[in-house]
Amino acid sequence: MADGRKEPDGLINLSRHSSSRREFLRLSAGLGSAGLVHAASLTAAGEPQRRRPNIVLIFLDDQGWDLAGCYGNPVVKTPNTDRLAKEGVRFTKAFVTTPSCSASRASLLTGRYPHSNGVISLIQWHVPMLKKMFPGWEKSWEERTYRHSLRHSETIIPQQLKRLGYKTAISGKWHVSVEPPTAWGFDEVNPDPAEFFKRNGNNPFFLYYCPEDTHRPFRTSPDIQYDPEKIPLPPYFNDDPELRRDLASYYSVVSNQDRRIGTVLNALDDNGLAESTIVVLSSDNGPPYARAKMTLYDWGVHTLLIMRYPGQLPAGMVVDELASTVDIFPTLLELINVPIPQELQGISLVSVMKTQEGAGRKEVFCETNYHVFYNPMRCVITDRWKYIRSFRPEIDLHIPEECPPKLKDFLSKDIVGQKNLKVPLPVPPRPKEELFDLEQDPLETRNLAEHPECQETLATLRQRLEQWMRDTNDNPMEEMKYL
Ligand SMILES: [Ca+2]
Repeated sequence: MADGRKEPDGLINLSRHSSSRREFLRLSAGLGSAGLVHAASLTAAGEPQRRRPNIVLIFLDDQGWDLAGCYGNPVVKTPNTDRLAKEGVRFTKAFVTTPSCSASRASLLTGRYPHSNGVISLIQWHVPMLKKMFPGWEKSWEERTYRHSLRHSETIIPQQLKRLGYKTAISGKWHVSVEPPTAWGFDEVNPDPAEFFKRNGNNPFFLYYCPEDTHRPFRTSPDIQYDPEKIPLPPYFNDDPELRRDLASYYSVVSNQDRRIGTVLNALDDNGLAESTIVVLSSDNGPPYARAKMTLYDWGVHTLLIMRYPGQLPAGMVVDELASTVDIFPTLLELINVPIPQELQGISLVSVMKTQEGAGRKEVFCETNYHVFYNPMRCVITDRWKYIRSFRPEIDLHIPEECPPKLKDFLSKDIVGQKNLKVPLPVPPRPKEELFDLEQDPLETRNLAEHPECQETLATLRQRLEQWMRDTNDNPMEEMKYL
């Protein structure tokens, strides 16, 4: 944006506008330094006792980045998400590290990429059931679940916070280890958020709140319904009544989930804790539709990201800089004034939120490994370009031939809309490299990897991706020996 963007609700985009930036810096000068407010008592030396802020980390499941009013959706009602954006910082170009549940969640919690923390597959609690459901696939489920469960060499957010005296709780989806959350730094599992806040109001607390409404099967709310005839279709789909009905159900659960977010925000308000609590909202991967979840295309990896910390982060700010969910852990640490361990692979976004020019990312990296089968892909996204590398172009993106019939059936229900795609997904053998100009072609319909005028860009991005892979000891072919 060349100009400060005034949003409909009076929100102002300050990220790239010098006069607005000055205005923000003037505002922030009175805010104090991060994590140092909330004086509760005096130390022996007479200094104010510095109490760390609480943290509520809300991580949604399969929710599309643009399915909220504050992200420009004209139909889906998300008043609580919109409120959070109005009171905090909203990122327009945030990405998950991988478009698959367990791996994305583990990446968030460790602040490290999936291939570095080891969680590159779905971690199933219900392996015996899956073995029964999908005969012929037993070995794969069991081996992968145990081989890719969170490694004990990793440290996750609640463990780090617990050491700092936080009370910690998880509510909802875990899905990153065969061990329970209590083995990983959580004091409590599934407390009522309001009750948890009330009990811990005098002590810093961390709530990891993970509703699952937007994961299939959808449990729609009877009082939030959308007319299938009137909803807008995502631009990559051809019109189809069945798809419309399914999307209307999906939008209903998005709104229902937003109500849960409202319950958490209201519980903070009711306990007088909103001012002393950092709230972060994001989603683990894109919607359960074709060309979305499980792919590196936009609706797979693009995610919503909002951070609110009253008095410390500006209200109503919109940031167009690149960001990744791997950045959330280091950002939280900076906000609570704790040094960022070297092992963390993201960057703190605090400088970006305080509009320091040049502090943003030059690129974001994403990957796929297993969802149900091994499909290693890597990509680098810049402000303008996306470069994707496929390491097994011989297999299908969503439902490979080698799947047992029952599993194929299951996957086709999880990934809806394939037959309605305006631009079909590449079929095997897929291109080894894809290059998209996101400015000219935001729907990623035209692969420019072989375009003569794009060879320099292609070579540069290929080099940047390979450098990142070297820097993070990434060797996707190593996993092939387990197939
Ligand atoms: Ca998910």
